[in-house]
Amino acid sequence: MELSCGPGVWGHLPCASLQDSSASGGLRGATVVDALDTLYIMELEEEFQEAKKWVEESFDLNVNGEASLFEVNIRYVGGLLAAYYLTGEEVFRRKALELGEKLLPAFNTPTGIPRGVINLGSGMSWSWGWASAGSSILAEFGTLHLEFLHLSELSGNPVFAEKVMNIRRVLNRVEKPQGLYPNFLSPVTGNWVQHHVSIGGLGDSFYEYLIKSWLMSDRKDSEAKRMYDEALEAIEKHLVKKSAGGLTYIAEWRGGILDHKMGHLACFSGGMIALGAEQAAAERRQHYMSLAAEITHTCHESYARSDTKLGPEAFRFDAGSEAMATRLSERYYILRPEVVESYMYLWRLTHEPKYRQWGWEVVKALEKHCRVEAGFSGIRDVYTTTPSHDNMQQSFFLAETLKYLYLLFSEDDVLSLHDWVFNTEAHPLPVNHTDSKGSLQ
Ligand code: DMJ
Repeated sequence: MELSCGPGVWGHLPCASLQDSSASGGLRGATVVDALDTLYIMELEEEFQEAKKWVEESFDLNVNGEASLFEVNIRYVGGLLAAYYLTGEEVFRRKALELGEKLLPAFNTPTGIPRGVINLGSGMSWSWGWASAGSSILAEFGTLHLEFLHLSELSGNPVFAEKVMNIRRVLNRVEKPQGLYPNFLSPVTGNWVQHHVSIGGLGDSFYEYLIKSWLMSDRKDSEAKRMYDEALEAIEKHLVKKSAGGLTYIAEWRGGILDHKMGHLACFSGGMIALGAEQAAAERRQHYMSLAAEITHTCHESYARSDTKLGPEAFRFDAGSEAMATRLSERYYILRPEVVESYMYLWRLTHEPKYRQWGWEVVKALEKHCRVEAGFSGIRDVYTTTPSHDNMQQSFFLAETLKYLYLLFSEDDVLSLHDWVFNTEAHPLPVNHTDSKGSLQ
């Protein structure tokens, strides 16, 4: 895969994808595990049985190598948990727990903030070489909560929940500049290492997991709700801007200086803010729904302004440009889900037909520009219709992009937002509707 190296190039991983197994610690079958629940939900029975058989017979967890704690958690653990909850098949529960155990040594740091990389065989862990001064990444250690609570619930072992509750404690203790959460934190001192804030890569799913922790706990985890409310207020105050052409966007913040750029990754925030709006005080609800709709509109513009009708990796609002990539290195599209994810939430919460229309535009564009003989491929430049495929189908295409598109055109009771929360890889986890004390909070 020809991508330049550096943080946030895709997801949170530099220079690698799970397909080439350089971040999966030697775990194979990312696409199979990531796609299990999509196959099941779409009633592709034969394909689902084939995938299940592969998990039973060939999915080997005794591997050695450099694994991303975050990616293994959201794709593999999340995928297995969702497959278990949807089907009740024991094999998925067993594998999820076994894999979860293997992630625990990453938390052996002075603060309990896990390091980003772990060897699944030896349990040794370390920080990403590119991360500032041995730091851990907000979006990585902040995107474990949902899965880890379910691991404790299913195993009866509180250790998983304790690990993520400790992360909360550290985050609540440390001072937040202007109420914002920077992207890099030292697992040794528990202090921020740099004051770079982003709702896109490196920060994104931390915020998502706060509001979803509240929802998954059946609205009992009021600490998560408070953290989400305060974070969103600070983001709105310092990062949300309107362009000269009237487009609302969320800028990035580098020690107080704004970078007027929005990554494709940041486009999940329309959906998140809409989901959170439902939970807001009555007088704020409409305000947050409008903000969510405006951001989603901006992300749609980033698609509509390209020749392929697919959006670039990042788009800018400077030098006379609006919602378009201005750098060659930001023109690619790797089948990411965030824009259709927001369409799905906005559709479910408003039923405004435009969200289905916009989703259908994406379906057509994917068919036209990304379909290849063996599946779908990313493209190198969304501003040209001369195809230049990157020869890669990321596992999140089946896990997220196609699942969100499917849900956009399904009835609301297919994985109802009342009963399920989606982890950041779109794996549905059940809301804890029981009254049992202390569980899943
Ligand atoms: C996915 O793996 C997850 O949605 C993650 O939170 C961010 N990036 C990718 C898809 O773009």
